Amino acid sequence: MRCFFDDRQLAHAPGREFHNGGWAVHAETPGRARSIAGALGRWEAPRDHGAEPIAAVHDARYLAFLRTAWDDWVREGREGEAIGYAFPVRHRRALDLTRIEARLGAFSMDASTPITAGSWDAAYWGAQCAVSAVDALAEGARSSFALCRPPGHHAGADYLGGYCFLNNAAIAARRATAKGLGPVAVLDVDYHHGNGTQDIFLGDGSVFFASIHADPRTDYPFYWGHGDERGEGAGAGATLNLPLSRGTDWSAYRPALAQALTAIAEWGAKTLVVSFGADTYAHDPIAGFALETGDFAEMGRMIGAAGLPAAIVMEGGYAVEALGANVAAFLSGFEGDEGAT
Ligand code: SP5
Ligand code: ZN
Repeated sequence: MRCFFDDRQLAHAPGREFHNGGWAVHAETPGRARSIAGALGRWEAPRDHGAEPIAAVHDARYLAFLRTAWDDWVREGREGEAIGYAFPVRHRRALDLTRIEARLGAFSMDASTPITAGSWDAAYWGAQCAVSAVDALAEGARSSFALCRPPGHHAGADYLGGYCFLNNAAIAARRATAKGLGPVAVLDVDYHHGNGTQDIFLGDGSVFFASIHADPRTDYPFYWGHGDERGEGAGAGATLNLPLSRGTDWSAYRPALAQALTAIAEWGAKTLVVSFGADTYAHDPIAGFALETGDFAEMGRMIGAAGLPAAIVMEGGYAVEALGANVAAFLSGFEGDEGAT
């Protein structure tokens, strides 16, 4: 399988995040990418496709903010990592605010996604991996893997959150559509609901979005991913949410995956983008499902058996020591046990 990764993705390295009433060690570490790269053994550097495939998903004002947010934070005399603390909730007026905290809040959906010196570069090169993975399909590969880090599925067209800045899966889906590989479906199997991807395609109808995730009544991101969210307008029926309860193991996960794959086939998808998070792992430090390493191979096998060309995009997974093995199990299952690399 063709795999894509760039060392510049390691440059984003926040120390801490805010959740559950206090500071915690930032779970989304450069070590995650090292664990996965170590298990892959070899990979290609992505080509630089420039800003265009990113701008096909994200608003120009958000991208302008993100590019300079760290420099602006430093220039305005702030210390530590850049995090917003005031949010324009249900506020619809367009305001042209310049103070860095005002802009951070306006373009954020949580306070656990700090920006540091290398954040833009890391997110940019991660997104280029997603684009390169789709281009590999256009060149005839049956599957490809983008080792995206930081992850992407919580980022919307104009907001960051959930450790995510650029929505790599959405960028991949739009790229695949532009390359004539559509109709495209995104299958999101990260533990958390992919709210950013859902928001981007909710009213679109050109991309099907299916997600299996922890019930948002108990788990982040709370406000998206409920079973009655099915798409709007032109996108009505093109969103499928399958929330599962905490403690879900493979025997309960498998039927949901079968249901998602059936819906994707019935919708007529020709290409798949998989938002793959390994935070469904039983021993993940921030999540609550109960999949084991061997279950990821089964998951890969089931998705591979759908027979669609697939760009697999890395999302979450925080049990760093096991992460490489879990990703390798998924990829080798997808390929039919011919080997992940
Ligand atoms: C891409 C991705 O997986 N993002 C996840 C973001 C989750 N952020 C909120 C984490 C709240 C964690 N609660 C941890 C309880 C640990 N006992
Ligand atoms: Zn996750």
